[in-house]
Amino acid sequence: MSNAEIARHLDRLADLSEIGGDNPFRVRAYRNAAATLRDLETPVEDLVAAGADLTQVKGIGKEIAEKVRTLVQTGSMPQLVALEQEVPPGLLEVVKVKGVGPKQAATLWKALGVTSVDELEAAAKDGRITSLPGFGAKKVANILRGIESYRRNTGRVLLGQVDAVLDRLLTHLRAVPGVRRLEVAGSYRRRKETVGDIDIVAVADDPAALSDALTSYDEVAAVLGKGETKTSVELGSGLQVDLRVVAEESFGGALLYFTGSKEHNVQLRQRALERGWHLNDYGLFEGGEPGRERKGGRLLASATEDEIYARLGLAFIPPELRQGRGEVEAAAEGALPALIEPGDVRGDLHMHTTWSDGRDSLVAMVDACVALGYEYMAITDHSGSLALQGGLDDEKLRRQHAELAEVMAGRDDITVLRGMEVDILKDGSLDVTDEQLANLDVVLVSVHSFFELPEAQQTERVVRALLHPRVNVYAHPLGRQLGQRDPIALDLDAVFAACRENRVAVEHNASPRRLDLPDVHLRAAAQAGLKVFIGTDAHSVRGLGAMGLGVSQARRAWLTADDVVNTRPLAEVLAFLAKR
Ligand code: DGT
Ligand code: CA
Ligand code: CA
Ligand code: ZN
Repeated sequence: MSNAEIARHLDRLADLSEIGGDNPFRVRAYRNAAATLRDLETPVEDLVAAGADLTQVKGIGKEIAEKVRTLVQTGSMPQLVALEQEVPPGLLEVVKVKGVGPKQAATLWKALGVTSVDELEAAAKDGRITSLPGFGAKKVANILRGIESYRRNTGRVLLGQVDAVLDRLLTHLRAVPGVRRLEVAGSYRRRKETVGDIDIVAVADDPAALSDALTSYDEVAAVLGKGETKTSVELGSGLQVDLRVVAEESFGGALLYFTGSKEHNVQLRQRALERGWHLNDYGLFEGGEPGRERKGGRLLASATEDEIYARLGLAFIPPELRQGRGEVEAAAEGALPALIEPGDVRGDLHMHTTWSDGRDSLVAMVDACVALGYEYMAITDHSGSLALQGGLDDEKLRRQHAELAEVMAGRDDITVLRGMEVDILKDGSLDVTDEQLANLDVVLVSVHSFFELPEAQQTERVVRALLHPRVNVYAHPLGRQLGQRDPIALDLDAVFAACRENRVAVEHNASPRRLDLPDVHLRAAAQAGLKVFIGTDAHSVRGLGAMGLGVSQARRAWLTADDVVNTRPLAEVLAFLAKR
């Protein structure tokens, strides 16, 4: 059982306990333990097998250590099984609806028998909910909107979360004897911000053995189908995996087809048709009837994607660009951009430490950035008004800078810029003192409150902040959290104009929950001539690993290394940050 799987059990325990009305401290302890174990490098399985004392892991007490040990040894957690009898698991979906917290879900369940999102909707629509204390008409309208958004997002998993579970599965499958090729296609390969399911294309000498390896994988919750060429399973996390085994000579055709997107495929097929050919998941053919029939006509290309693109008169199109947004035309004209690569990044200028709401110390973050090979970095803890996040007042910032000086004394393995993520207040003024500004090398600004302002007011607020003479970067511009919080209403043209006028870069926030600016807007920002910073917004050492995810979104936005400031050497970054 992987650490991610153990963490999922603890999170489920936390969620069900919370709805069941358990002590909030215990609920929080479960959640913290889940986060810790998810981050832990060493497999907990190994620790348990070695008889190690799990309470040595920070944040794991005796009670949780015992639960985890039982889970690893027996495959289940008795307390969780008992809770699942007591609290209907459908309520775990109900609390995913925006506007419904665990306490309210419990009320709805006990008073009205609501145990699913469908029942919640029915109760909201027929007026039963408004009979409950604390559920007014406004609240109900809110819940109905929440249900709509829940349905839009449901069934999709964050790309960053998939990364965490997929590597282990791929390693398992590639180890099967006789597997010649095994690649992930679909939205995952295109690095779409959320994925509906995982599509794997493989070539294997013994397809049955590969299929068995998938269905017997320890994290499989259900086998959805098992045939000669296609096997589908559902993992414990709810993620569906489709495996297709194809002949070696048609691997390129299959990989191209199942990578998509549908829009991209349609354009390629159109191009084939214009030449009197046809393209399907077996490859590119001349003659025969166009359509789904197999191997009609003479084979032109099929073993590799390169070959197929070349035969169509196209440069190879990187999967991130396969969205049907002009990439086929650009490939025909030899005008594809030289996309930014992960290795281009020289530093990360957005991260938090234990000085505000981060989980790792300043020195741990510095060491981790050195280990990543960065030339420079910035520590950007929150400003004062975010008391919840432990924002920095003048005194705290001074102490942080003193600690930084101490940490860096006698070492020159990285340059650490003194930064801050400054909160934009409701009226667009900045939550920062002159003393703080005087002592900062880089100033990020961002919205953390009043997400619901109407567009005109929200835009005015943000633009005012961006025109402040000391601002360098507008961080997580739309404030969205995938599946959790909608983007703020903002006139991006006006925001981009303000950025340009005051030499402010926009951030692409690489945190797996945010990926903000979204790719389409990021592309527009670069086209508007803005500079981009990719920042991880890491709240732990592990969070720094999100840089690759951010780069993949930048690639989806057609960005080159030149568009991104933190691919430049330090001197150029400093020149950009030094305002007039
Ligand atoms: P997802 O899973 O919803 O995140 O998105 P995809 O793009 O992975 O879609 P999926 O899993 O339904 O199918 C994988 C690829 O297979 C898709 O990107 C293109 C190709 N494909 C599947 N069905 C069709 C189809 O009906 N027409 C065309 N042209 N391509 C298809
Ligand atoms: Ca898919
Ligand atoms: Ca699929
Ligand atoms: Zn923030």
